Order: sequence, then structure tokens, then C-alpha cells
Amino acid sequence: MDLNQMFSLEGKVALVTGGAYGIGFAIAEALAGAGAKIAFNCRSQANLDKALADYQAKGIDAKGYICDVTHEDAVKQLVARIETELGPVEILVNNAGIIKRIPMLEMDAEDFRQVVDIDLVGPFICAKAVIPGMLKLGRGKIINICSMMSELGRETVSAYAAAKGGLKMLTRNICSEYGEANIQCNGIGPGYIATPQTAPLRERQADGSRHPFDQFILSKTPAARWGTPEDLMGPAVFLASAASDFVNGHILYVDGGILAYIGKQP
Ligand code: NAP
Ligand code: GCO
Repeated sequence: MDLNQMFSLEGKVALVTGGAYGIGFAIAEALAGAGAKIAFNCRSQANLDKALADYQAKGIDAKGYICDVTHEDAVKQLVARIETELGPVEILVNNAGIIKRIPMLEMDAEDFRQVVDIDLVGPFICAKAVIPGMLKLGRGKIINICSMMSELGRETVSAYAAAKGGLKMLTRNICSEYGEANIQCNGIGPGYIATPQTAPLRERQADGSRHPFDQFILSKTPAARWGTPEDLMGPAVFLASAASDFVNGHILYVDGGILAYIGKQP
């Protein structure tokens, strides 16, 4: 197979959850650039309208839908609609996610459940909805967007770390259960990426200096910068394409080296 063909996604249908902005939008843009037909979902009409205009501005003919990934019936209907309008989903990117930064002792179980529901149960529901179609097709790619918190903990993110650690294991389990059916399920573990989700950690101080957490991330990252959504484009195309057909159950960390580094000595 020639290299271009190996990385080509020509004509394949990709569903990117939460693809309205941030990491999901960049990944969808990359998949479209490699030839995929894009479907994405988000929860509000305002975000959907803005996203459709943003895709159009990039010359991408994406189909957008309102759908909450935690509602199993709605996700089933979404996948059925995409099948009718675009064709069977061959690539699923489980990207939709939220974080709540609350010290554990101050966190209500309800908040904890909501994070786990969106960040872990959501990917289960979406994978469950697309796998039957992939089985019929005889192939499929599922990419779960994990996190540094799939490996590391830190103060205030107990629910998020529990969910993203769980998502790493869901990834390995889907690989174990459906690898034989030629479905590859891998994860991308982004490092600290500049998106709306991390904006509060990068806010400038009143005197114009960097947020202490921003400085902490720069010192903890060998690349000495925050990642950008664009940093995830190549890895996403790789894991969605035939180039990764024998890569399964793997988490590809795209973190500027954070997980390799003990941190700057004082
Ligand atoms: P973001 O800017 O907050 O975007 C999150 C997206 O998910 C939005 O499009 C949002 O749209 C959608 N979403 C949230 N809950 C949803 C639900 N229940 N159903 C459907 N869509 C939902 O976040 P991001 O930084 O791009 O992060 C994307 C993914 O990467 C998340 O899973 C996040 O945990 C993970 N991640 C982020 C970083 C980082 O540093 N930024 C690092 C590692 C991993 P609506 O609000 O319109 O629904
Ligand atoms: C936090 C951050 C993270 C990142 C990301 C790291 O508060 O520590 O929001 O958890 O968003 O997931 O990979």
C-alpha cells in the first residue's frame, strides 16, 4: 500500500462527539483533511450554529446534530440518522467531556456522577451505538480522548481522574472484546492543551503576569509550552487510518513529554 493511501480516510464517515469547538473541532478538521465525511454533536443550538459556520469557513461540509452523549436513546437515534444521511460510522472519536475542579471533600456525589456520566458512560454509550455497524462493515476505529489524568492525579480533579482512568481501561476492554472483529480502539492522551476547558488555568493575573498554574505547566512540560488542538491532528489521523491497523488498546500520549519528566529541580 502506498503511504498516501495508508493514511487516507477518503469517503469514511467519522463521528466526533463534542466536535463543536476545542480539541474535537481540530480533530474533525484533520479527519476531513484526510478525506473523511464529518458528523459531530454538541448540546446547544447556539454552539451548533456557530460550529457549522466555523466548519463552513474551513471549507468542510460537516453535519452537526444536537445530542447529549449521556442519553442512550438519543445517541442510538443519532447514529441511525448519520447512517441514513452519510453512511455507516467507521470512525468514532469519543471527545465530548467536562471537568469540575472541586476539592474532593467539598464535592457532592451528584457532581462526581455527572463527570463520570459524560466522560466515561458517554463513550461507552457511543461505542455501543456504533459497534454493530462496524461489525457489519467488518472494520472500525474508535478513538477515546483520555488525559494526563488517565495516569496522574492532582488536587481537585478526583471525578475527572476516575473517569479518564476508567476510559483508558474501557479502551483496552473494547480492544479485547472486538479486536478479533477488526475493530481498533485506541486512546489519545492529550497533555495540557489550550482550549476553553483549560482557560481558567491560563487566565492572566491582575498585574498581567501568568497564572501560577500556567507557570507550573510550563515548568512541568519538557516542550516548555501548552499544547494546541492542532498538536492532536496527526495522531488522530494515524489512529483513524489503516496506518494503525495493528495498533490496538494503546493510549498515545501527546503531552510534550509531561509523563516522561519528574519536573524541574528547585
Ligand atoms: P472543551 O473546549 O470544553 O470542549 C468540550 C466539548 O464537549 C464541547 O464541544 C461540548 O459542547 C462537548 N460536550 C460536553 N458535554 C457534552 C455532552 N454531555 N454531550 C455532548 N457533547 C458534550 O474541551 P476540550 O478541552 O476541547 O476537551 C475535549 C476532550 O479532551 C474532553 O474529553 C477533555 O476531557 C479532553 N482533554 C482535554 C485536555 C485539555 O487540556 N484541554 C487535555 C486532555 C484531555 P457543548 O457544551 O455544546 O455540549
Ligand atoms: C486540570 C486540567 C486537565 C486537563 C487535561 C490534562 O484541571 O488538571 O483541566 O485535567 O484538561 O485533561 O491532560
